Amino acid sequence: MKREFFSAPLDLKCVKVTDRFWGREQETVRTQVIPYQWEALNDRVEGAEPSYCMHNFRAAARLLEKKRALGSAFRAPTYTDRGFQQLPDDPAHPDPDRFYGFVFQDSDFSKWIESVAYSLAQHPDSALESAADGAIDVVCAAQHESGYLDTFYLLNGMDRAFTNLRDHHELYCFGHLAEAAVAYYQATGKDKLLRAACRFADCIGAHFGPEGGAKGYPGHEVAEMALVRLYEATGEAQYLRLSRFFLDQRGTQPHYFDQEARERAAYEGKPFRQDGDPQRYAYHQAHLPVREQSEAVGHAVRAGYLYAGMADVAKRTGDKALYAACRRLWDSVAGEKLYITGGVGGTVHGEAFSYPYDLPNDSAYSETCAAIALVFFARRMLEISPEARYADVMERALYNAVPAGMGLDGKSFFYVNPLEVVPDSCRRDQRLAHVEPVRQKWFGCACCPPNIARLVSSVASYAYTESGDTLWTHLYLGSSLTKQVGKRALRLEMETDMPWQGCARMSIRTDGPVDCTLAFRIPGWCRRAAITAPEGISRTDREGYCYLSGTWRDGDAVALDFDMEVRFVAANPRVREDVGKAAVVRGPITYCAEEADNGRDLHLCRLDPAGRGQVRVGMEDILGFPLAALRVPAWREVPSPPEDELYREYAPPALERMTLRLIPYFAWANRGEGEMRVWLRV
Ligand code: FUB
Ligand code: ZN
Repeated sequence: MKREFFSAPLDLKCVKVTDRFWGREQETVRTQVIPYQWEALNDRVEGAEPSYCMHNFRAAARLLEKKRALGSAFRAPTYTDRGFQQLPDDPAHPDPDRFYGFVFQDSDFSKWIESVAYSLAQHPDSALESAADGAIDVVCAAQHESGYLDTFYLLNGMDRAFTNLRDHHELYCFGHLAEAAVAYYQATGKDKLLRAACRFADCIGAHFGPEGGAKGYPGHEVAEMALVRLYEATGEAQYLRLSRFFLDQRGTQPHYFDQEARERAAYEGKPFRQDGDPQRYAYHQAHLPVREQSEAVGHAVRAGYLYAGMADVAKRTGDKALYAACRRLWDSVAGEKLYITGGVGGTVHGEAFSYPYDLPNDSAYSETCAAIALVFFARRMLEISPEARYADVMERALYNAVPAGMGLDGKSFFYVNPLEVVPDSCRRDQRLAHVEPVRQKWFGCACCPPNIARLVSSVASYAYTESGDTLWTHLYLGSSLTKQVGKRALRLEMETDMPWQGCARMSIRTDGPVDCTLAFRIPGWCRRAAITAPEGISRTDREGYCYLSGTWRDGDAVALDFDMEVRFVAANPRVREDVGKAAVVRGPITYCAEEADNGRDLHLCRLDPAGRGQVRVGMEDILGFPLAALRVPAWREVPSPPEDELYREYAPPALERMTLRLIPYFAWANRGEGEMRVWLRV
């Protein structure tokens, strides 16, 4: 790792997104998703599963209020295990003082407030800010005097807090709270939530790690990343130490999760039974110490968050072994376990990575959050070493698997993102029981919708990173930004129509000449790139970036032209599901065929490779969302008459000419229920 290449994302307040694609997505998040999710967190969305998220915070605040009022007469609840998801006996009359929902329900608030923070940084809105302040007041009122802030144990009984790190998500809820608190502080300058997050971090630190002494690590990662962020925001080195401690502990023997399970059994007076499943450690990425891991395994969201946290700590500490593990794990994901949509997690069993090249299309899990986690990991790898291959994957996830998780209306969501859907099979086939052919209004386990909202509203922090006098452009995003170089401020304007057109232009405004380097990613999907810089600027190419260095003057501009032809892409033949098929891509966009355009039985359609040069590209719209659709020459097998027997002598099928209309994968399932397919027969 060469420190001279280390970089950091820009402060979101220094970047104004003017992009047509992302601007529209951000506007949807601001005007639809954020208000809608607030209603959902307060159980006011008709026909949607209740969240109970804010209900729990209010209940915990009331309990603490009662404790203060009663003093020593107060009887705290003592913990009884009521399960991972707790629901009211009568859904019409939930008990106002009980905890409901999943153990990690608090995190939905945190992700919501985090997206509010990013949105406010782009688009100040006093009404939204005061609603957010009010929500923060509710949450902070639920904080225990020790700093502890997780409503699951606050309401069920604090006597057993931190006794089930494997399953009970306290450190996960802390992580999301801390991420949100830093974001809100940076966007608004208000530190109430940040102080609460620090108190919770201190409470955790007083228990675990170099300061607290107890061993352990999160059952669901995210605290690793969050502690680094808290460290950067506050300068408090103990947060970085605690993050590193969690990484160092993971996968060491004896396994902490077994130790705590043994202790729980002893406490409950039950015999301890070792779980016989050898995959149980891998699910939590605890099968090996992190520096020895090479293959991405286990729950895909957990894994992505872990790898991002490892990269964060490697960057701050210069830990070479940790960084080497990050690189190996990256290669495992990107080289063997990545869908062409940027989704990850091939199997529903454990919502996990499957074995290398096992990338089924119809039963794909590809959780929206897992694609988001991959974006986090990619950006952190770019911060350590700007290599275009990281940004290529990041861009693929950002334009495909991530936006597919949200309907174009901003009010319906996918948790699972398959690459092939036949709605009738989803209903009849047990193997596909996890696949929904239409987006849902909300989920009881609602990790994905607020995760999309926070990523979309902070997308600018994935487009650029900077270090000293260098600015890297990783994604082409219409935006204006300011970069400080010494005493001078460079004002840069990026104009582009990505992902629909391959050209971009960066223009420079400055009060005087500025010596610096502007580095531009040459996308992996582009076969011919033309980059034009002002005279006197030197060019070097390295790891897929074009570095333009020299003295920049007011009015200078860089023009970038990336060839964006339509391509038919084949998968490595080890991906059994995709043999004999191709996916159609253009620039960063992966396309799919839908029943709404092409009728049923998409498995009978075949791309015509000879017609590749005749594909027509045209801007169209779906629900008012402009997008480039494709008209692709193809064949359709003439279906056999219904009276045909099940088997017959082989004969080449009769084919008829057709034109397939393909739309971007992210836009599928916005026109009612129907078949969809990314990989098409050739
Ligand atoms: O466990 C918290 C979140 O819920 C996970 O990240 C998702 O996969 C879902 O299981
Ligand atoms: Zn999710």
